[in-house]
Amino acid sequence: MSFFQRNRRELEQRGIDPARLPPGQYHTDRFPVLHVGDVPTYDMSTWTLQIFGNVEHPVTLTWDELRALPVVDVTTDIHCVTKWSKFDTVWKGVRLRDLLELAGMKPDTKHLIQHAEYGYTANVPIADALGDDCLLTYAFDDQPLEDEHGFPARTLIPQLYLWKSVKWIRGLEAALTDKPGFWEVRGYHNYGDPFREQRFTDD
Ligand SMILES: Nc1nc2c(c(=O)[nH]1)N[C@H]1C(S)=C(S)[C@@H](COP(=O)(O)O)O[C@H]1N2
Ligand SMILES: [Mo]
Repeated sequence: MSFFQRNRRELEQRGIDPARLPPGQYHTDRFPVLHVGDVPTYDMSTWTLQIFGNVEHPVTLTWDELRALPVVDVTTDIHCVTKWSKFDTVWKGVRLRDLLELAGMKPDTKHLIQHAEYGYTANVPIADALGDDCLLTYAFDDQPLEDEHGFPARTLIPQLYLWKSVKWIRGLEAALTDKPGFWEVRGYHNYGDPFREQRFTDD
Protein backbone atom coordinates (compact mmCIF):
# COMPACT_ATOMS: atom_id res chain seq x y z
CA MET A 1 0.00 0.00 0.00
CA SER A 2 1.40 3.41 -0.92
CA PHE A 3 1.95 6.25 1.54
CA PHE A 4 -1.05 8.05 0.01
CA GLN A 5 -3.35 5.02 0.32
CA ARG A 6 -2.26 4.46 3.92
CA ASN A 7 -2.85 8.14 4.69
CA ARG A 8 -6.41 7.93 3.34
CA ARG A 9 -7.05 4.76 5.33
CA GLU A 10 -5.82 6.43 8.52
CA LEU A 11 -8.32 9.23 7.92
CA GLU A 12 -11.15 6.72 7.57
CA GLN A 13 -10.09 5.04 10.79
CA ARG A 14 -10.33 8.42 12.51
CA GLY A 15 -13.85 8.86 11.14
CA ILE A 16 -12.80 11.60 8.69
CA ASP A 17 -14.14 11.41 5.13
CA PRO A 18 -11.12 10.88 2.85
CA ALA A 19 -13.11 12.48 0.00
CA ARG A 20 -12.11 15.79 1.59
CA LEU A 21 -8.61 15.13 0.25
CA PRO A 22 -8.09 16.40 -3.30
CA PRO A 23 -6.37 14.00 -5.71
CA GLY A 24 -2.66 13.52 -5.05
CA GLN A 25 -2.82 15.07 -1.57
CA TYR A 26 -2.13 13.59 1.89
CA HIS A 27 -3.41 14.81 5.23
CA THR A 28 -1.18 16.18 7.96
CA ASP A 29 -1.92 17.46 11.45
CA ARG A 30 1.22 19.58 11.30
CA PHE A 31 1.33 23.09 9.82
CA PRO A 32 4.32 23.21 7.46
CA VAL A 33 5.89 26.55 6.60
CA LEU A 34 6.54 27.38 2.94
CA HIS A 35 7.67 30.58 1.31
CA VAL A 36 10.41 32.20 -0.70
CA GLY A 37 12.74 34.73 0.90
CA ASP A 38 12.95 36.22 4.35
CA VAL A 39 10.27 36.60 7.01
CA PRO A 40 9.57 40.34 7.38
CA THR A 41 9.24 42.10 10.70
CA TYR A 42 6.99 45.09 11.26
CA ASP A 43 6.46 48.13 13.35
CA MET A 44 2.68 47.93 13.75
CA SER A 45 2.43 51.69 14.23
CA THR A 46 3.49 52.17 10.59
CA TRP A 47 2.06 49.00 8.98
CA THR A 48 -0.62 49.66 6.37
CA LEU A 49 -2.85 47.73 3.99
CA GLN A 50 -3.61 49.36 0.66
CA ILE A 51 -6.75 48.66 -1.34
CA PHE A 52 -6.43 50.13 -4.79
CA GLY A 53 -6.79 49.68 -8.53
CA ASN A 54 -10.24 49.56 -10.11
CA VAL A 55 -11.94 51.20 -7.12
CA GLU A 56 -13.89 54.43 -6.54
CA HIS A 57 -11.54 55.61 -3.79
CA PRO A 58 -8.31 53.84 -2.83
CA VAL A 59 -8.05 53.11 0.89
CA THR A 60 -5.02 52.84 3.15
CA LEU A 61 -5.86 51.06 6.39
CA THR A 62 -3.78 51.18 9.53
CA TRP A 63 -3.57 48.17 11.81
CA ASP A 64 -6.05 49.70 14.24
CA GLU A 65 -8.48 50.53 11.44
CA LEU A 66 -8.27 46.97 10.13
CA ARG A 67 -8.89 45.55 13.60
CA ALA A 68 -11.98 47.74 13.97
CA LEU A 69 -13.71 46.12 10.98
CA PRO A 70 -16.29 43.32 11.39
CA VAL A 71 -14.61 40.02 12.28
CA VAL A 72 -15.65 36.59 11.05
CA ASP A 73 -14.48 33.09 11.97
CA VAL A 74 -13.77 30.54 9.27
CA THR A 75 -13.02 26.84 9.72
CA THR A 76 -11.74 25.27 6.52
CA ASP A 77 -9.48 22.69 4.91
CA ILE A 78 -6.32 23.97 3.21
CA HIS A 79 -4.32 22.36 0.41
CA CYS A 80 -0.71 23.06 -0.55
CA VAL A 81 0.57 22.19 -4.00
CA THR A 82 3.51 20.38 -2.36
CA LYS A 83 0.82 17.77 -1.53
CA TRP A 84 -0.07 18.34 2.10
CA SER A 85 -3.57 19.20 3.20
CA LYS A 86 -4.72 20.19 6.66
CA PHE A 87 -8.32 19.93 7.79
CA ASP A 88 -10.49 22.16 9.95
CA THR A 89 -8.01 25.03 10.28
CA VAL A 90 -9.51 27.89 12.30
CA TRP A 91 -9.02 31.50 11.22
CA LYS A 92 -10.28 34.93 12.23
CA GLY A 93 -10.26 38.05 10.11
CA VAL A 94 -12.08 40.42 7.80
CA ARG A 95 -13.79 39.24 4.62
CA LEU A 96 -11.95 40.28 1.47
CA ARG A 97 -15.26 41.37 -0.03
CA ASP A 98 -15.84 43.77 2.87
CA LEU A 99 -12.39 45.30 2.32
CA LEU A 100 -12.94 45.68 -1.41
CA GLU A 101 -16.36 47.19 -0.77
CA LEU A 102 -14.77 49.69 1.59
CA ALA A 103 -12.76 51.04 -1.35
CA GLY A 104 -15.79 50.98 -3.65
CA MET A 105 -14.56 48.26 -5.97
CA LYS A 106 -16.06 48.84 -9.40
CA PRO A 107 -18.43 46.14 -10.65
CA ASP A 108 -16.44 45.45 -13.84
CA THR A 109 -13.44 44.21 -11.80
CA LYS A 110 -12.18 40.88 -13.15
CA HIS A 111 -9.20 39.93 -10.97
CA LEU A 112 -7.74 40.40 -7.53
CA ILE A 113 -3.98 40.87 -7.46
CA GLN A 114 -2.58 40.32 -3.98
CA HIS A 115 0.64 42.09 -3.06
CA ALA A 116 2.91 40.97 -0.23
CA GLU A 117 6.00 42.38 1.40
CA TYR A 118 9.11 41.89 -0.75
CA GLY A 119 7.15 41.70 -4.00
CA TYR A 120 5.44 38.28 -3.79
CA THR A 121 2.14 38.44 -5.66
CA ALA A 122 -0.72 36.07 -6.46
CA ASN A 123 -3.69 36.54 -8.77
CA VAL A 124 -7.21 35.12 -8.49
CA PRO A 125 -10.39 35.73 -10.48
CA ILE A 126 -12.36 38.29 -8.51
CA ALA A 127 -15.22 35.83 -7.91
CA ASP A 128 -12.77 33.63 -6.00
CA ALA A 129 -12.05 36.41 -3.55
CA LEU A 130 -15.65 37.27 -2.73
CA GLY A 131 -16.78 34.08 -0.98
CA ASP A 132 -17.84 33.88 2.67
CA ASP A 133 -14.63 32.00 3.54
CA CYS A 134 -12.22 34.37 1.80
CA LEU A 135 -10.44 36.42 4.42
CA LEU A 136 -7.73 38.81 5.24
CA THR A 137 -6.86 36.91 8.39
CA TYR A 138 -4.83 37.92 11.42
CA ALA A 139 -5.46 34.99 13.77
CA PHE A 140 -4.98 31.24 13.55
CA ASP A 141 -6.35 29.02 16.32
CA ASP A 142 -7.38 32.18 18.19
CA GLN A 143 -3.76 33.38 18.38
CA PRO A 144 -2.06 36.11 16.34
CA LEU A 145 -0.42 34.63 13.24
CA GLU A 146 3.08 33.36 13.77
CA ASP A 147 5.74 35.36 11.91
CA GLU A 148 6.45 32.54 9.47
CA HIS A 149 2.74 31.99 8.77
CA GLY A 150 2.24 35.61 7.74
CA PHE A 151 2.17 37.94 10.76
CA PRO A 152 0.48 40.35 11.02
CA ALA A 153 -1.99 39.42 8.27
CA ARG A 154 -2.35 37.13 5.29
CA THR A 155 -5.11 36.26 2.92
CA LEU A 156 -7.02 32.98 2.98
CA ILE A 157 -8.58 31.76 -0.25
CA PRO A 158 -9.15 28.17 0.81
CA GLN A 159 -10.75 26.78 -2.35
CA LEU A 160 -7.47 27.26 -4.27
CA TYR A 161 -3.97 25.89 -3.63
CA LEU A 162 -2.34 27.67 -0.73
CA TRP A 163 0.19 29.63 -2.76
CA LYS A 164 -2.82 31.88 -3.55
CA SER A 165 -3.17 32.65 0.18
CA VAL A 166 -0.62 35.41 0.53
CA LYS A 167 1.37 35.85 3.71
CA TRP A 168 2.54 39.32 4.86
CA ILE A 169 -0.16 40.92 2.73
CA ARG A 170 0.24 44.66 2.09
CA GLY A 171 -1.98 45.38 -0.88
CA LEU A 172 -5.20 44.28 -2.54
CA GLU A 173 -5.47 45.43 -6.15
CA ALA A 174 -8.77 45.25 -8.01
CA ALA A 175 -7.78 44.74 -11.65
CA LEU A 176 -9.36 44.70 -15.08
CA THR A 177 -6.54 42.67 -16.64
CA ASP A 178 -4.92 39.59 -15.18
CA LYS A 179 -1.40 39.77 -13.74
CA PRO A 180 -0.02 36.28 -13.16
CA GLY A 181 1.83 36.26 -9.84
CA PHE A 182 5.12 34.95 -8.49
CA TRP A 183 4.40 31.22 -8.95
CA GLU A 184 2.02 31.63 -11.87
CA VAL A 185 4.85 33.00 -14.04
CA ARG A 186 7.13 30.16 -12.85
CA GLY A 187 5.12 27.28 -14.24
CA TYR A 188 2.28 26.96 -11.74
CA HIS A 189 -1.34 26.94 -12.83
CA ASN A 190 -3.02 30.31 -13.26
CA TYR A 191 -6.14 29.18 -11.34
CA GLY A 192 -5.04 26.31 -9.08
CA ASP A 193 -8.14 24.29 -8.14
CA PRO A 194 -6.93 21.42 -5.91
CA PHE A 195 -9.90 19.20 -6.74
CA ARG A 196 -9.10 19.47 -10.45
CA GLU A 197 -5.42 19.01 -9.57
CA GLN A 198 -4.40 22.20 -11.39
CA ARG A 199 -0.81 22.25 -10.16
CA PHE A 200 1.14 23.30 -13.23
CA THR A 201 0.41 25.55 -16.17
CA ASP A 202 -0.99 22.90 -18.50
CA ASP A 203 -2.78 20.70 -15.92
N1 LIG B 1 4.22 36.47 0.84
C1 LIG B 1 4.24 35.17 0.57
N2 LIG B 1 3.11 34.47 0.71
C2 LIG B 1 3.10 33.14 0.45
C3 LIG B 1 4.25 32.48 -0.02
C4 LIG B 1 5.43 33.27 -0.20
O1 LIG B 1 6.49 32.78 -0.62
N3 LIG B 1 5.37 34.60 0.12
N4 LIG B 1 4.21 31.15 -0.29
C5 LIG B 1 2.91 30.56 -0.55
C6 LIG B 1 2.94 29.13 -0.54
S1 LIG B 1 3.70 28.38 -1.87
C7 LIG B 1 2.29 28.39 0.41
S2 LIG B 1 2.17 26.71 0.29
C8 LIG B 1 1.71 29.03 1.60
C9 LIG B 1 2.22 28.39 2.84
O2 LIG B 1 1.64 28.94 3.98
P1 LIG B 1 2.18 28.48 5.39
O3 LIG B 1 3.67 28.70 5.40
O4 LIG B 1 1.45 29.29 6.40
O5 LIG B 1 1.85 27.00 5.50
O6 LIG B 1 1.98 30.42 1.64
C10 LIG B 1 1.84 31.06 0.40
N5 LIG B 1 1.94 32.48 0.61
MO1 LIG C 1 3.11 26.14 -1.75
